[in-house]
Amino acid sequence: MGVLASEHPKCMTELGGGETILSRQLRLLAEAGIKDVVMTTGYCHEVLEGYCRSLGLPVRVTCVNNPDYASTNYIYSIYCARGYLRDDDILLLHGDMVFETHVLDAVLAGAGSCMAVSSTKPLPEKDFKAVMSGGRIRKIGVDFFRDALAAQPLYKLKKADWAVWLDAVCSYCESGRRSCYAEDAFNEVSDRCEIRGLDVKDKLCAEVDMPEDLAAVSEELRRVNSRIVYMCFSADILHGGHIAIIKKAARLGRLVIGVLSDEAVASYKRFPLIPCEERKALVGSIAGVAEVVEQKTLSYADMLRQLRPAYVVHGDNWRGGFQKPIRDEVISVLAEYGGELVEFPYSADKKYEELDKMGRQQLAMPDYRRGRLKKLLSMKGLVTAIEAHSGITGLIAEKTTVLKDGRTFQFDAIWSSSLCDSTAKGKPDIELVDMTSRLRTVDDIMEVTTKPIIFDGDTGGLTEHFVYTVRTLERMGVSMVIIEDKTGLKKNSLFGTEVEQTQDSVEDFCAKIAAGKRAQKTKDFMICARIESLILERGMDDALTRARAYVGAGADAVMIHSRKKDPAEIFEFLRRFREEDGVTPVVVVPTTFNTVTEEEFKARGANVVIYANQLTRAGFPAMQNAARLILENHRAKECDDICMPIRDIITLIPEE
Ligand code: SPV
Ligand code: MG
Repeated sequence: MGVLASEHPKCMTELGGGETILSRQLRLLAEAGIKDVVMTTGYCHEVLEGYCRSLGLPVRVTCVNNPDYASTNYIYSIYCARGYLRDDDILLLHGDMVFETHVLDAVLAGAGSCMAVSSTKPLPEKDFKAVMSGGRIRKIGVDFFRDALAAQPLYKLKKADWAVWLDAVCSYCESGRRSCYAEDAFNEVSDRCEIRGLDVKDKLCAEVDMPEDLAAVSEELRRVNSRIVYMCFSADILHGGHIAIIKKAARLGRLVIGVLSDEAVASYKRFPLIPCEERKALVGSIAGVAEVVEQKTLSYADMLRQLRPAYVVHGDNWRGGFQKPIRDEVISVLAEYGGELVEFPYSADKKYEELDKMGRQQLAMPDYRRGRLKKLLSMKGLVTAIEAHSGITGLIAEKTTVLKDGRTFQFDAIWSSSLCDSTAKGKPDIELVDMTSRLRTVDDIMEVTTKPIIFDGDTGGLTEHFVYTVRTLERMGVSMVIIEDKTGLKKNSLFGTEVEQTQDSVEDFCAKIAAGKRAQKTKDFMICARIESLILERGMDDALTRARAYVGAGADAVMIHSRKKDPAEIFEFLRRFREEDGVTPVVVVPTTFNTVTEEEFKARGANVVIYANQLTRAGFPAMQNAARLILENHRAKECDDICMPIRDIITLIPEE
């Protein structure tokens, strides 16, 4: 090494960034959780000992001096240190080695003994090569060229394998063979000492022998330290598991963390407890995090193509379950440019599960739940709601999740339908099921769900009664009440003009809306005015006039209803309403005009799509069928196939 090591041991050669080969080695070892280091010394051993102490790293370094360093090789240094080396698995490396973290992690991660080899680097003329067969190392030395790979003296050795090698080292040294390589002793016992080759390919793992090695290694280190490492998570609840993975990821390069947007979190988990901007700030303050970005989808694809990180880091918990397709996509995008996925064991954290449960309970509380519909509207532009009329249908609305094209889909909200609530009670949808009973259903749903609730308030009843309904719903944590502009005996809108139905006057209905708005106590609660003009065939102009008037009276949203299969009149309303009002949310209930997709509704200016009765309509025929099958067969066996297994019911229903 010439001048590089003329005044200090070679391992104290500077690498740049204020580190020497040795200080970097010790730092990486400490970060990898290694507590004890035995260092054999020779030249300037006191300097070295003092230097190690001065580093103040959390590793205990025991220095063992080889007094005959000038006339022996490190086989004898190992011999001198043998008393410290028998108790455990060991990591064995030369003091002039520079390697990247990822190499060290891989060496440490394997179950058995291993040595770093490279299948891609050319065979060095003068350095170590390993002769391999069946993945196992048979010989190590500088003179082996056949069936050999470039090899570096970085080993992890299981205690049993190391005992065999160390015994061979001892018998070499005791018989006077002290100036050869320790590997010569290994070569004699390699059939009893199982060391496998760990292919580090082109990763940085090199000895620094010559000044030109140093220049190359320093350059490579700069590249390694500046390459991007990417991790993404919701960061809604941070726990020790996250910090441990962040720490490991930061060792691989420049750590960029993607924090999932509010919408992405809500799509797969639950509504985030903390808004994205705050979660980003929180993550940005963690040591080791170089940059924080917002990832807007569960899919990593766009972010990876933009950042082109060398590594994506994740816990290994996403190999199955709903995250598996996301992982598969990450692997295929990384393959586009040669990036790599690094997975660390994920430890399910009991504390985290507890916190998550508490978070969910929090979300179910009235003040948290009520405001969430408005938040979702501003976040997503279009929200979906599905009908529920009981605790169990509420759970289906809450928990049903579909993963498609790397995205997760859930309903945003729950619709408490007068039609379905009445039907569940075997009653007609004519405001016969009284408010006490309707609120009881809402309470049943609320008890087992966290999603925002939109309440079908029918006509709202008398204005004097409606104001009480508003306050009660608001207090319970309902997000929106929809009242329709009908009066007298209300019939279900889907009857249209087949039954007698009376539309309220614009003035009276506006007065009802205004009274409701005055009665409400929070700014979160929404009153939506439902326009029945198209149902009652009063024409588009009437619908638009009423929409305008209702918004003027304080309505937070309007609902336009139709019972036509053809969505044309709904589309026309949306177009004309949006020409004059770009902000008031519009609700649609596509029971009859059911071919229109949510994307199309959104594009045409709708904001809430309510699937108003599908669970009821799907459930009751199945029940009728089961009843019929039992009656026909005088036993239950034949209907078993159409029944949900009891086990599945149990998993659907949470136990406290
Ligand atoms: C309900 O679900 O009760 C509704 C929507 O009000 S509809 O049945 O289409 O009128
Ligand atoms: Mg209704």
